[in-house]
Amino acid sequence: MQIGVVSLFPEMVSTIAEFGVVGRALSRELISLDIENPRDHTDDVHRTVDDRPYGGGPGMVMKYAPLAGALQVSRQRVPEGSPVICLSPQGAVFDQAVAERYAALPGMILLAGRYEGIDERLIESQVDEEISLGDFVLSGGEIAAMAVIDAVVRLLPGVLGDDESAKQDSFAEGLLDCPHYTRPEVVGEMTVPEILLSGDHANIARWRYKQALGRTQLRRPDLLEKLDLDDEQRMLLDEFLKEQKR
Ligand code: 9D3
Repeated sequence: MQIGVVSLFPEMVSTIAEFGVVGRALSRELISLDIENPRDHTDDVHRTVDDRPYGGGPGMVMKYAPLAGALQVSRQRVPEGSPVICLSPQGAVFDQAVAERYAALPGMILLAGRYEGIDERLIESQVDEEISLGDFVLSGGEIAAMAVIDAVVRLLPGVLGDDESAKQDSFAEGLLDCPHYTRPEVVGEMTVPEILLSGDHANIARWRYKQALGRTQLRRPDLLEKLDLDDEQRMLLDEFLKEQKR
């Protein structure tokens, strides 16, 4: 996948190239990442990328021309037809289904804004989609773009090892994960659930699935409502809720 990013803070975005899954995908040439700075597409001495809003009011607005110039260069670095995706508080909320849709593309351009916003004419004429991380205020689109890149790249074929890939099953199923434990067996007063020490793998799998269902009900009932639980799942959830002490 070829990824383009348009940002006033290219060095912020490029840090994801240094670490972890995205870093490995880059060094193995499974993805390309090209970042274009709108400031390099200005023609005045001050390299102006923003201006005061028509109609007045606080803050500044990103100007059309520097963004259009950066996008023009970015388009040359991604396959023809790659969508321009603007990270914006006005966007549809990003989730795993959107990540999967992007992961099926040969390329995409992520546009990260700063200041109060972007001249609407740039969005109207050049942006295919607007995406938000959710209902909280960031200072700009860069961290959102980095989150999208991370979520998408780890879905690409060959990026994760077999072990890591198998783990994707749980969220893909729409459930929260079960609790995890590792050595030592005792921490102060706290022990490990006995079943995990039993070696009974069928029973362990059943316990984990029950925990996943139960925690999803308690912490994210909105996620469970989207699922159509079968009799077995409802039985496990009932068991969990009966055993529930806290
Ligand atoms: C406090 C400023 N707000 C005035 C009503 C508007 C505003 C403008 C620009 C709020 C945030 C931003 C910058 N945010 C993003 O670019 C952004 C974002 C976010 O703030 N929250 C969740 N997802 C995203 S994606 C891009």
